Amino acid sequence: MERYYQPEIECASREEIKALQDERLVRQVRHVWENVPYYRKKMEEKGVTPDDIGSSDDLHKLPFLSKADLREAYPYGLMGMPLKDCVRIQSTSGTTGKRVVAFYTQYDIDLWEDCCARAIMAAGGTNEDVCQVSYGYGLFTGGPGLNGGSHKVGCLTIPTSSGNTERQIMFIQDLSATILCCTPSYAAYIGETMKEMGLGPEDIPLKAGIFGAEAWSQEMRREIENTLGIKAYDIYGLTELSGPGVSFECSAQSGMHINEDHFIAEVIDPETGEVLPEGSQGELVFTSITKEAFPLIRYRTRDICTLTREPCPCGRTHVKMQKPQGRTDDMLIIRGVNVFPSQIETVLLNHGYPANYQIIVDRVKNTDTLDVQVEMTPEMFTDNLGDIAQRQKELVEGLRSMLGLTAKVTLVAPKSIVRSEGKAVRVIDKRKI
Ligand code: DLL
Repeated sequence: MERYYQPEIECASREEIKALQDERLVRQVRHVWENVPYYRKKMEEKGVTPDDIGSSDDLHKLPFLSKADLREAYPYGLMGMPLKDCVRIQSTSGTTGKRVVAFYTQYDIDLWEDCCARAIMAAGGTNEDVCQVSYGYGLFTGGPGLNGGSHKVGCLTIPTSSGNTERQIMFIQDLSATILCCTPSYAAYIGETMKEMGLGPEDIPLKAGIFGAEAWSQEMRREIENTLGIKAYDIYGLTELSGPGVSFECSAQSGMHINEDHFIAEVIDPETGEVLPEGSQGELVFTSITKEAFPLIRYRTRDICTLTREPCPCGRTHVKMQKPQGRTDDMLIIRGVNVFPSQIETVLLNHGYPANYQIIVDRVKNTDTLDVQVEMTPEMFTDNLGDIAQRQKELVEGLRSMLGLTAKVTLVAPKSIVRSEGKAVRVIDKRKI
């Protein structure tokens, strides 16, 4: 049975959703015009005023915001409410430049937690469930967002945060956790640690996982589902727009419903900025139509994605986004060929390797090199060099047919690649260093 947190809005008719978006966008543009001088200036430069925006059909007239704008306006320049009305910040884990700092009023937090509650109920959660939140707590939005959503659903919430993996497993067992929320790479690590402890899916009561914050392939999903004995649901979001819960997967597991009563999504050509027709792949752009403290209009996410409005068997009517295919800024260009780390991951998992790998790109004598280091499973591990050479050859072939490029593959011993408790670092591009 499909469960909804707010069925009247999650399953509203397309006409109702459009009417709501129209009304909220018009109001939001006025709010920003009056309260965010940084964006007002951008509108003036483009010759647009709130009078030009009568409905969501006029969205394309408005200027974009990008990460560069967030940096320029850092820290307070894009705030839509006075400080006295804001109650919290969250921030990205960004390693380069200034971090993104996003602000929330109590109302913003309330709506954000509603979005996370929708995701938990779409994964089958009810107030009978015990929900272990193993995303990091603190500045990162994962822990606080899912924590709030879990409370709203009425689950017994275990705020373990990330780390201390054996203790995570102990809590899952002792407190009978039924839902696990963490990054997919951490879920895989929990599964691996369970195996080492001699535990299988039958030894834990988990039934569902809500995994996001980083790219993960369908193959990785299957692997996690098998080792933990659960159904694994994807969840997407970004700090700039609130955090997790911008979109989430339902039982159909075929894309994530975007919470369209709070966010209007567009897909644009990242080169020209032109809005692309539905079903085309391009850069995702979001407008937050309900946020008070940090209202972003036409924010360019850099995530590459497609949208579909095909009816979903779950009954939800909100548009679905496919798993992001990559980011405009993590696409590697290797000897002129566009490569996404997710393509490499797909090949590895299809050949039976775990999702523990590292991609090292370098430039030697003016030529790009691609070195993929892949961990063997304990079962594969051998000192028979002939076997290893044969395995490496098969992977080189697999990568060549996926990427159209020759990579060097190095098989490494089990557990030799550092595990992540949050977002995994998969790519080291030495060309940039
Ligand atoms: O990662 C928010 C989040 C927390 C989402 C917990 C889901 C679960 P940021 O740290 O600001 O926020 O990173 C946002 O992470 O633009 C995507 O590139 C990537 N990302 C987030 N979710 C997914 C996903 C959080 N399900 C950036 N699949 C986004 C692929 C994702 N990429």
